[in-house]
Amino acid sequence: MKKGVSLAFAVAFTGLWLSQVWAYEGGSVKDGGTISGVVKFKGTAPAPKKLDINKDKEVCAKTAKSDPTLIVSGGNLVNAVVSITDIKKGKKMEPQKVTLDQNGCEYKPHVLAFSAGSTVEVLNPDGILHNVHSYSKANSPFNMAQPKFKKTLTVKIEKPEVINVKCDVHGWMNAWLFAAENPYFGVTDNSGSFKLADVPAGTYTLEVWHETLGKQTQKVTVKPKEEVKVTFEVGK
Ligand SMILES: [Cu+2]
Repeated sequence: MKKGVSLAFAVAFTGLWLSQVWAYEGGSVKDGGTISGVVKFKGTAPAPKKLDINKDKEVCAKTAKSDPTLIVSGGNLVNAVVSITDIKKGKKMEPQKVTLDQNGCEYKPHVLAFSAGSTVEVLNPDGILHNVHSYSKANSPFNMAQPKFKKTLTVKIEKPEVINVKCDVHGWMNAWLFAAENPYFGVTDNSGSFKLADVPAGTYTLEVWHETLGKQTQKVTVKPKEEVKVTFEVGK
């Protein structure tokens, strides 16, 4: 009997803990501000490494490919994800339908960010076999063959997590799914820039994540209807 009671408590507390770890309340934001900025690469940018395309060359080697795991453009870091980690209330978080294309045996985009609960459509226009293999922990991992006739696969990512995706057929194919726990996130573009809009006034922890360089945070204070500029400098 005692065992049953303590188990019930354990279950209740675990539930409470989980709901506190990921609790976000979406609604309307009045007089929100904007966080914008740039992620700079600290140090000397490495020359992009050419990838060795050693399989299905007639399709995969049509275009030259370089290592996507560290792309620096004009001193700025591309494909970093900037997000607010400690916001509990703000704009609505809508599940999205996002696309991960494998055209030419390369994932596009290399880093795909979306709200947790969204659906990812994986496209295979290549006319050859790909295999989509996720290395997830919070979400159920998937490992799906995608033969040439299977043009689209869909998978729902329920929980917040940063997930590495690889193709078991083509070893160089590598992508990241960033399932965010709130709607405040952005992937840096070719100029290393990002912008998060409709942020309620307040002080937050802003985090930059990069697959090779790791994480960095800073505090940022948002004022109503104002734009605050942020610069990150990330290096090895
Ligand atoms: Cu493949």
